[in-house]
Amino acid sequence: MALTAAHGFKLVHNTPKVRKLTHGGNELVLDHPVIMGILNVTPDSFSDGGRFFNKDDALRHADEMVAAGAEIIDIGGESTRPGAAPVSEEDETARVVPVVAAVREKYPDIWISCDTSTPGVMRKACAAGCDIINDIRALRREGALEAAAETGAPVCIMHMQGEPGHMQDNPVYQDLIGEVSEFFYERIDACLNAGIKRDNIILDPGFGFGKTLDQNYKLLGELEKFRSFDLPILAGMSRKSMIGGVTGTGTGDRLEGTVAAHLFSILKGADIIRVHDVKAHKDAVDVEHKIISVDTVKDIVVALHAHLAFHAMGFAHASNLENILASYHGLAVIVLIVHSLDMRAQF
Ligand code: 9MG
Repeated sequence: MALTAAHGFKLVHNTPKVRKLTHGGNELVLDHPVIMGILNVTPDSFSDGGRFFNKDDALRHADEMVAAGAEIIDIGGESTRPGAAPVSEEDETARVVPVVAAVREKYPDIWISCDTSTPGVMRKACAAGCDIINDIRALRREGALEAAAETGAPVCIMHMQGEPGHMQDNPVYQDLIGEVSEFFYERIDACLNAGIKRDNIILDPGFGFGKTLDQNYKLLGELEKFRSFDLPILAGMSRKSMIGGVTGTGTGDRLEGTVAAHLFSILKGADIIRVHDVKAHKDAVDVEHKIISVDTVKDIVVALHAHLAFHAMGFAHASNLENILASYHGLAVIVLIVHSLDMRAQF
């Protein structure tokens, strides 16, 4: 069933389909929220710059994140902080590749992503054991599409307006959701034309990349719209200014706000969350997953879907949502969750 959404594109409704990423015979099944732990090997990243710059420190941090429940380790050697100095391919390679190799050697089964826009780094990182190319520039650098396709690795294509240096100067959109969707259409096409498998494309709305505070929250509030692409969605808001802009706290004091935002993103359809604080997210995600998988909630979701189906078929009065929900009195919180679930197909 397809419903037409306010933005003029279709929401494809509820085929409970389990998405999976594949690389070199390995599968990452996205039948639960997957945590991607951030491992910055940069001297100047915005929130943990310099802390894991040397290989041993980086590996120790990977150990902690794996033990805490990260299923993907995202290794990056170029800071994406606004105003960060560009890094040469040689320096980026020297930062990233030994850490990818060390994590791969120690953890043969963990998924490794490489946060890079540089074709040469993509190739070398994948040769060293990287499984996913995470590109904030969505493979728009010259040669990036070809390099990514050659590796056979899944790709995460992120929306960004402008370039990191100036992206926050004055981001303007006429139709935020529509423009981000247009961008995804265009980049998915480019990936397919380059030979990247559709099932191996992850979409990311790029929280904080060329967006004001309100634009970030609009994207979060309408994240389920991007489910219409029927591709995995990654959300990354860890310690970002969209959190501090609400809590009034600095980068080191944004954990609670970050967890709240990521939990909500999961209800709105995110499959993967990219986080600094793995343990806190793992506990929170496990509890959320338990809440939304109890039978009562499933019943309400089924009832809600039946209601939507009746509406879509033109029987506007054949099913009364309020009556259905009223029969579950005392479950106001769950009703709120169900409203947030919208088109989520995880049940
Ligand atoms: C590298 N990096 C920093 N922020 C990010 C985000 O929100 N998404 C992805 N995919 N990568 C990011």
